[in-house]
Amino acid sequence: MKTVRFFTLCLTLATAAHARIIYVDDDANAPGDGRSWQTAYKYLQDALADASDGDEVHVAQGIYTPDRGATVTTGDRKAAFRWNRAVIVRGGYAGLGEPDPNERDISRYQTILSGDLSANDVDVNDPCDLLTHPSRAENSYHVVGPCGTETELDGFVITGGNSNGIGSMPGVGTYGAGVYVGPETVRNCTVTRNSAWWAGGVWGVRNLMNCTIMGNVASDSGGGGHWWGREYVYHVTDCTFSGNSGKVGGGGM
Ligand SMILES: [Ca+2]
Ligand SMILES: [Ca+2]
Repeated sequence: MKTVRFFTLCLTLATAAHARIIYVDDDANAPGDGRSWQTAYKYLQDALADASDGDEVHVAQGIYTPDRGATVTTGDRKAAFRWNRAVIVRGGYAGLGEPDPNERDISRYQTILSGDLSANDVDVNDPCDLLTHPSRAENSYHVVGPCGTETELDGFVITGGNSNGIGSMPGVGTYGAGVYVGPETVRNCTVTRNSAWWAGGVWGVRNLMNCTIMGNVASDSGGGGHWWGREYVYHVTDCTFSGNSGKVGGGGM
């Protein structure tokens, strides 16, 4: 019995020792190795591919699109930020060129996950116009997700998703343009200017905490978000929903 306990303890220590911080900054030289701010990964996808259970990914201010990195194809609308390991991904760091790269302020050091792959999106006054505006034709179907359990996203702006695919069931390309099925926890994020058939902003996020869901649209229902399935428990805590539109119903959620 004692032997078994000792083995368990060793395994726990080994796991804890392995956990590390992986750094990402869009101002870094590509590709980087993520071991420090000075050698940060340029692309968030490369950090997600590198991360193991217990690691944290720290992302500096800047704009990140899901179609850039070694594991994805530039311009691929189907690419999204996805991970299955128990990894927390945090934005809002000062990063390269700042006196203290580790300083964190999610308002001052805005860290944007954007589906606008060609960086050509035009601002619209009415979120409903997001559904058809030609500047969004090449945008990602989903910006983030699906992700596994024990995944967390903290301190980002998530924008520019356009789930205008064909289909009538929850699936790739039609539901959840900003966040599609996870991360399990999304906190301190602003989800804005995403458009979908259903669930413009977020679809099926288990724990949505201290987030602002603003100016998203669905051509059917759930402009801000949609939660589905009586077998699941969802928590939406301290969140603001404003200016979202559902053309059939459920503008906010
Ligand atoms: Ca940067
Ligand atoms: Ca675009």
